[in-house]
Amino acid sequence: MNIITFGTFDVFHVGHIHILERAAGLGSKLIVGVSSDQLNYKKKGRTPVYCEKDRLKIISSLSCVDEVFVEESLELKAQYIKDYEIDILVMGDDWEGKFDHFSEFCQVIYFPRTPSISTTEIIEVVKAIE
Ligand code: C2G
Repeated sequence: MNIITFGTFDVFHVGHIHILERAAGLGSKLIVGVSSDQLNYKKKGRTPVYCEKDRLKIISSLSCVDEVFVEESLELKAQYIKDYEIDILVMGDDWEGKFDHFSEFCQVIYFPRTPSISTTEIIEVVKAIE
């Protein structure tokens, strides 16, 4: 079974590892689409703290991840799902319902987000340190 998930994974934290490990547990191969810096700017209106190259390096170093690629556009998901012969698409439940239309190509599963941690909060905490 091939599993795919997508994300920016900026300022890598335990919430990211939880979803990646849970996704990997569903099949034999986990493929991760890491948002390009440009796509992240479009989605969130800011440049990631860690650049695309470093975010890819971090994700590809994880033992639960088999393959990574740069997600260049949100509109290409159907193509990635077909190209990588994906059986299951996994996302956190902040995306609940948003990817249901891909169920014509593969199973779509949303896992609950890890509570009380996010890249945005970490940035705020670090900024507040004097
Ligand atoms: N996540 C989580 N728990 C957290 C924080 C994040 O489970 N506390 C999950 C998110 O739900 C997502 C993944 O970790 O499935 C990556 O999170 P982000 O880097 O914030 O991903 P995002 O920028 O939302 O990109 O095409 C979809 C996008 O590329 C998703």
